[in-house]
Amino acid sequence: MTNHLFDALFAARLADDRPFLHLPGGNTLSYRQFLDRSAQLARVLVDAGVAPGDRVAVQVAKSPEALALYVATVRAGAVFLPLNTAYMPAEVGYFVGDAKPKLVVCDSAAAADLEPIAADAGARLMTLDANSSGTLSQAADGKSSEFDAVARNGDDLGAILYTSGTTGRSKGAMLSHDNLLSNALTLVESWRFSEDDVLLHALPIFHTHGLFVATNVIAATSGSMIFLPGFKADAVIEALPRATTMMGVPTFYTRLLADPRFTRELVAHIRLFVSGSAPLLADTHVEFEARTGHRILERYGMTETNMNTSNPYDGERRAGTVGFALPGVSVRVTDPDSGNELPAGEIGVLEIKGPNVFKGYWQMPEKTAAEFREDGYFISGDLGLIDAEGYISIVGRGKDLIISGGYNIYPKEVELAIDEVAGVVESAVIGVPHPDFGEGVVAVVVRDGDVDEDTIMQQLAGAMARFKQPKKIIFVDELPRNTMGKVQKNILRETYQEQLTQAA
Ligand code: MCA
Ligand code: AMP
Repeated sequence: MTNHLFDALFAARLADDRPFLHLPGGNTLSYRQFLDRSAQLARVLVDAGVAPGDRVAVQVAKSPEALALYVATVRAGAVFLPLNTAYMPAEVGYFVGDAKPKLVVCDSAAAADLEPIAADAGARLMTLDANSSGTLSQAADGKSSEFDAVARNGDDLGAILYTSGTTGRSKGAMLSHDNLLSNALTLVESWRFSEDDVLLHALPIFHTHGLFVATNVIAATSGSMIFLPGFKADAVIEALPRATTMMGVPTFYTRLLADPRFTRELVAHIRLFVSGSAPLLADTHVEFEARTGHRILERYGMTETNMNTSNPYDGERRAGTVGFALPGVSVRVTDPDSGNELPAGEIGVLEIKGPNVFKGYWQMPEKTAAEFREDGYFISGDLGLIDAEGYISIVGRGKDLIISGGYNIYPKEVELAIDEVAGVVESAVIGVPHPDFGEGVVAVVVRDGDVDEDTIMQQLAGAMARFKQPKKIIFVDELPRNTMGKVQKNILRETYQEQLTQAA
């Protein structure tokens, strides 16, 4: 029996006493200990009725146990469905209702809110807290640490990750075992990972970046990770001297640069800093090199495609570009209207093809069909160009999307919620430069009464995750529109571009 992803990443490490996770406080979990726990958790899943192909929806704090649950789900042949811990119950309700998981795992503090949501979807609910206590852990204690991985082939699903939709409805990107494995192995080669690597892991584990890029690459090489609960500059600076590599979103790097303790000496023995999920300003790249002597390696990915491009490990890492298509991945630039391929240097939509590209959106065949060309290329919605030397640059987005601190926010979702507030006529949500998060959310609102910022913010508070909520609301008499009646967001972005530049 083979399990495509688990066998390649972990099967050879079942009795491996080398470290996998270095934890705050000095504890270490070996591969053997981690995999023993994932076997126990896999047994709990099977006992709870989770069958091959069933979804396991998970909204829990980052912890070794949470990571073991990812591996346990894959091992049990099921589909891991991680959810941002910032999501409110109403948001989780949509995902659970759509994906119909067999099991929902959440923090015990959220259990009362999520119990009815799980019940409506026919799912069982178990809890897992940040300190690894909860009903899931209790059920796992005492279970056998041996578990025969359930057979899964490369095309079977290993995970569904939801990405927000431009019309407000999120879409579940179906990722197969081979989507995940092929990309991990490509990155190991491209970025020269080896068993000697110690990766500083401060990313969340509910997104591709922290879950698959970081974890799968390390597991594929028998390396280890300094596993921090999140990004806090003090903890990262304390840990950096023990790491050989770090992966982060641009906000990690700008926060480090803002700290005088972040010096050339501190990172003298690091071999690689990787950045992605949002554009890294060329200025940050230059300042980082001046401070540390390291050139950050910027790469480009998407939830639907894993990683697509990367600056070279050995060649020139060019600031403001995302490098070349990864081996085995094809990237082309097309005219957004005709779909015709454009020559080098011309700006169009980036399209991607390769073993990394997902299997489609969960139960949305029409949306899936609309985002693929007939010859199999996925239409990313990112605008970019490929220069004469093959370097790819992202110059904008065809999709109305804000990326704030590496989190995606679809303006439509926020606009719909604001428009529901009594006294609001209409709204336009835009992303403007933010010194910490790269982009920050601003809402431009037309009102017909005396509704104020506080009232709007209070109504949004229960409805959506904090990171999606506007950092500022601006009231105007009317929104600028073109002759077709479409709101001209480019004019709004220009007018209000300095609204958040003083934000901390
Ligand atoms: C926190 N807040 C945010 C964000 N994070 N607001 C906007 N954007 C954000 N990203 C809010 C908090 O709710 C809080 O609100 C206030 O900002 C300050 O929070 P703070 O404590 O400073 O935030 P933090 O805990 O330090 O988090 C910032 C962070 C985090 C470390 C940058 O957002 C993060 O880890 N981002 C990484 C996301 C990521 O991994 N993205 C990859 C997905 P208040 O104080 O008002 O309550 S993309 C992907 O996977 C693709 C495939 C790819 O290419 O990689
Ligand atoms: P997500 O849907 O969260 O996976 O976000 C994917 C999007 O993040 C892409 O479509 C890009 O718009 C953006 N992105 C990822 N990496 C980069 C990068 N290095 N530079 C610019 N944008 C990026």
